[in-house]
Amino acid sequence: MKKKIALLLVAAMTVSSLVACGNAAEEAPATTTEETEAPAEEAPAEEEAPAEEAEAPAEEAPAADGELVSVGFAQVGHESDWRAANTKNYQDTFSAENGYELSFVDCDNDHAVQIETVRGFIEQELDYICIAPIQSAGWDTVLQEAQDAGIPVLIVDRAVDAADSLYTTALGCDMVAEGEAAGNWLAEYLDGKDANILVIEGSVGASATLGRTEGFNNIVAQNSNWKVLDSQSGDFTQAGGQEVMESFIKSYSDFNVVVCQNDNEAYGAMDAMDAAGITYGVDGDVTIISFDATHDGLQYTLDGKITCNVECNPLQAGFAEEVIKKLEAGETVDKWTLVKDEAFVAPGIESQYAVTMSQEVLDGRAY
Ligand code: GYE
Repeated sequence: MKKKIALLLVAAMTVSSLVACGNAAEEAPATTTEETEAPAEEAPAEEEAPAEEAEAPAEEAPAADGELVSVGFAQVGHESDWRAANTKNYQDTFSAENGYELSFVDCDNDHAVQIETVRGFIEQELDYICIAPIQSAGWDTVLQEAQDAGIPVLIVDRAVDAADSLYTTALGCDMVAEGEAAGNWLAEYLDGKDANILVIEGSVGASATLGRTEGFNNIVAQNSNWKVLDSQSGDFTQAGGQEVMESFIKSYSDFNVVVCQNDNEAYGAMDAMDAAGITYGVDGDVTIISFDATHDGLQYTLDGKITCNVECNPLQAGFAEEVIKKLEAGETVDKWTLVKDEAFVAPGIESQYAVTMSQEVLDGRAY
């Protein structure tokens, strides 16, 4: 809230610096802001739904004086169904109706663009900055700049490897735990059988990739009859998954497990295996493990094609909003908020690590 004091010339700067970021999915709306004192003491401190706020009309949540709270979101890109759901969730949550002015930038999986996007948000003196880091390295300088400017930064979805004193809070799923869940399930499922494993990793340097790889490898290390034949990045895309799988098929003939670090990669890998006449799923030769558990991914799990799908819940904007409301109210916030997830397995499989898929589970899926 302290930063609002300086929100004078935002309109012009907002537009120009967002254009500099390239593929901004939306132009920043011309901000009509006014200087104002910290609203802390006027804003009710509750963490509940913003609709309950006293002064502002119900739908104009956290700014007690009716002013919109400006939030910049430097999003990874649009590489996957997971990402699309995550973006929509932020746009729905940080709407003008809810009391926010969201400057959303799709950084198209380009780290340099993402850094410049954050710099643009700092220049615009936005109230809050959310970053879903494309890669975990390389954040110290710009985070320091945000801190020097007094703008709270929320690291969302993925993690950074910068010191946590450089940002206000972080939230997201535990990627190492997701990788371990996949490995533990596989050990239970194979029940002592050998595994020759191919891994289609996510984007290079992303914490989602690093964590899932580390977690899965922790379990590989406990199983002496498992072998990871190869591990390559499919960049979290369907095309990437297909391409990597096609090249794996040329090089290896003795694999019985394919681990795809997200659903879109799994769709591409299935296409490649279909084209090569390789059978997969509960009735096939190859067991596919995927991550994300989006609606379509879980449909494949229900159909027995993806045998195990480890969830990562993309509906995380509510957690970010809760943090922002607390900060608006002058409260302290936790350094880390864990977004919980679970794993799902194909019908007919019982697991201590996963929920057995059913039509009911799929019907209840919001993303
Ligand atoms: O698994 C993938 C997306 O960071 C958890 O990024 C996220 C990952 C997700 O593109 O589909």
